[in-house]
Amino acid sequence: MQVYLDNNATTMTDPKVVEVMMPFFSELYGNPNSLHKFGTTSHPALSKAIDQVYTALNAADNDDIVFTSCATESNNWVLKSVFSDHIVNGDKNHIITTEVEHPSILSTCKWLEEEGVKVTYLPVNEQGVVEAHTVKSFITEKTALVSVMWASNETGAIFPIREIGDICKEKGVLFHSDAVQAVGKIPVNLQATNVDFISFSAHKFHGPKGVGGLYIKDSQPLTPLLHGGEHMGGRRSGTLNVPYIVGMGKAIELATTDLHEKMASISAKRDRLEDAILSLSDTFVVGDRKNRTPNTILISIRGVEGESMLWDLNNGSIGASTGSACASEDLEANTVMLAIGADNELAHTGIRLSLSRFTTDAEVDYTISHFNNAVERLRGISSSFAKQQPTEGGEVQECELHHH
Ligand code: C6P
Repeated sequence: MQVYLDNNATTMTDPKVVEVMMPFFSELYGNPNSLHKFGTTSHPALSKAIDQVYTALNAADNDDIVFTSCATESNNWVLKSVFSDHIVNGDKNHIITTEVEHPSILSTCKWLEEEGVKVTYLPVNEQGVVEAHTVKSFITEKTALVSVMWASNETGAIFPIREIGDICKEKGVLFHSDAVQAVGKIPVNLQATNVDFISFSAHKFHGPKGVGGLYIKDSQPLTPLLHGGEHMGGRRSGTLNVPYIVGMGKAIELATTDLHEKMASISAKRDRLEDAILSLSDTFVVGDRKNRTPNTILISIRGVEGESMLWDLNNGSIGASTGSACASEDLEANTVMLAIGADNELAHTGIRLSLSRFTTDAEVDYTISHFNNAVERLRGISSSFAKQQPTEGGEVQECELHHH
């Protein structure tokens, strides 16, 4: 059996999505900007994809949704354009974000700091979320933008986006949310939320890699990241990637249809897996499961290095990760676990398991039994774990996640 539990890194493209994409490679390959029928035949499919995305996110007709190559592009676009529109060409100098954003936000913020921008990186609480009142307390009249993720890729923790949006609106500050891990997993209702921009990426909800989007409330001005041939109303130039956009439309429709049923089914499997792992001694899960995306577990197993566990799981054909895929090669401690107050040793033991609607009960059973064996084996050879075991008459060392 092969079990893929790294759906926060990327997902399998749903075969139904591949099916709707296929004609746009070698049959309907015209450039949609061309005036001949080779170009214009793709227009109905493009319009349908746009409708599918608007419907899934409950965006309003006067909002703009621009297709990009991925969420990394969308995140860069918002930050760099707010910098040019409101900091270089305005009177603001401050951006607020969090310590636990994806590197596409954090690295861009580091670059903006070199350009003279003041950036505040807000800490998270022991549940792994930034509280709305914390955001409020850091907003000044110099704040141009607040950028807070909708849900964490590492822990699945859901951030109080509606409250933060209300605060930003009241204070007259632009609000962006990286919604990559929320779209297709939990309800994202843009007409019910005061958010100016959200970023998303199709391959996180069973669409193809290499296509994403940026939502822009009320079609407000934002300097383009890519200047060129005036595609997408001049917002984002470059020939439209028709098959991928069509695929993203289908994928978001499939992911968000009967979303609550899908959430219940995925979280039932996730909870079963989580309960089984938590029944092992000295294991911890980050964040309250009621406030997490239904598919995600960040688990910490005292005495078991994340990388060793990953290796063992991989030998059993189970694909998991130690955290975000782009940070998993550096063998550093999990930065989100450090941010929530885990000690350095515990922060090296994080394992992220992320399920999808394609995960089966049989796969969960297989993972549980493999997981138990792996923990037993690895603890057997772990010197740090052995040191913490009760000696005769002794107590097991207390190990909890502490908030710093
Ligand atoms: N996170 C993970 O393993 P792209 O690669 O541009 O489609 O998406 C980037 C991105 C942006 N924001 C969040 C919250 C994300 O989770 C990701 C992708 C993967 O967690 C790969 S590093």
